[in-house]
Amino acid sequence: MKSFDLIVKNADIVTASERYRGDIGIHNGRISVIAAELDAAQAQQVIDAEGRMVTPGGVDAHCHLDQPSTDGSVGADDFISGTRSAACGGTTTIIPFAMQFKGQSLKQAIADYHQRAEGKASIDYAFHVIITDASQAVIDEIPEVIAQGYTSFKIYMTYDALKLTDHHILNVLEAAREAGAISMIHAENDDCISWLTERLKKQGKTAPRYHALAHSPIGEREATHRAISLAELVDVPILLVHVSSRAAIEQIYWARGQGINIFSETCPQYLFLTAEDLGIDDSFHGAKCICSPPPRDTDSQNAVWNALANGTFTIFSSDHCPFNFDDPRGKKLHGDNASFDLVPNGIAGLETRLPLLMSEGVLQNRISAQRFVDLTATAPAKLYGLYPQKGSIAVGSDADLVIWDTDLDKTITNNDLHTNADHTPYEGKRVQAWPALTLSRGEKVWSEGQYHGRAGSGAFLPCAVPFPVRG
Ligand code: DUC
Ligand code: ZN
Ligand code: ZN
Repeated sequence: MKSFDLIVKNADIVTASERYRGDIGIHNGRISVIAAELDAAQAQQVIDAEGRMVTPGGVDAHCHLDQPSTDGSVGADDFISGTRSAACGGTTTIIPFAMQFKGQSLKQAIADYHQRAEGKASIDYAFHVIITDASQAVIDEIPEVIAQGYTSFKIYMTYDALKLTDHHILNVLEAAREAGAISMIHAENDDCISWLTERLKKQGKTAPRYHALAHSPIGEREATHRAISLAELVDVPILLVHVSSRAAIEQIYWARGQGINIFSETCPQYLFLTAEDLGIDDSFHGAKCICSPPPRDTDSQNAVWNALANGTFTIFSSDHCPFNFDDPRGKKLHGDNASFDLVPNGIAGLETRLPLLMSEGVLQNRISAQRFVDLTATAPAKLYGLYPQKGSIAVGSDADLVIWDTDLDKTITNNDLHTNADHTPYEGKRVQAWPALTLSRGEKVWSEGQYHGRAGSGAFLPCAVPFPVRG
């Protein structure tokens, strides 16, 4: 009887805190031994990493798969295509959103979302819960929902169908505080957006590029400050999702200076796209890059890079939410001349998140390999109560691993990706890195340019609470 199902030999092992050479022994889907040298004869199978970087599989803590909508739009990816795409880009855990419709209980929203994932995911998954209706009955449900393993709640300050008032946000934050849960806040000032949209439309400025003007960084800054203030009032940590602009980052610096415990997330689109990707003329093609908040300018890109490098951002997620471009249920929901405010928001990113950050962050020496691991795997696993099962290379952790090829000259093209989306915002972009192999609980899900995952092999992960219970 052999001790290991698999040994990954000669690995350049990278964790959030260390980098060292070793062999990784895997048994029953978990890492059972890490040593300078393991006996290959003790393994059913050996993979020689040949000194290449081996990182924990990515934890993408912000993606939207098969999420129901209120406007009839249908996202491009479900749990089959979304998890396939994630695995091929080195991500082995995802945390998408179970969205509550107004009037619905949280339990109903969660049950519906389980059905959407059931039998389809090829990598492991947990759920955040979007609260759109914070009635007292819903607030009363929160402790039970948390006890069942849903320990993070998303709150919107904008979007008519989703937004909460500040009063309701305070109620959710208070319930989260008492139970030790985390609230994620989409911070944009809704009235600024609707006021600017009205004015732009009166001037006939309806092309996709005007989305970036309607979603001004000033509105993001104000809402970021307000979200921080609400969290300070309740004395509870929050996570600001998809931070896009220098103005918003400065609010986070301010909060840190005050000793307010704020976590924050940014996404690839704020490093690799600018408002110009929404169009420099009135072409509807710019709709492909409509997402909220929108990509900004090069000054904000630089601020985002600095905040990634200096430890300000806690996590780096995709906010994967693609809509097909040539699709009457996608970007053309209201036709191919629709005003920007009627275009479904969101872009693809699950598969390209890690290769882009490895290429432009680690290989260009903007961030260390350890910081890469923290941002993309360890910190999200800790923040959402999945650590140390996920997010680390350690004895006892799930054998979710990525062996990297970092010597490539690869041009990203949607034809090579595994999403159902009909385009990628990164078409034509060159990267130097891509996973050579992805293991999910010790099983190959991506190797030699082929997907090997199996729909239904991904398991639901109940999350622990990240903070002390204070109720
Ligand atoms: N913005 C969001 O808040 N969610 C999904 C997609 C987007 O662009
Ligand atoms: Zn959001
Ligand atoms: Zn999102």
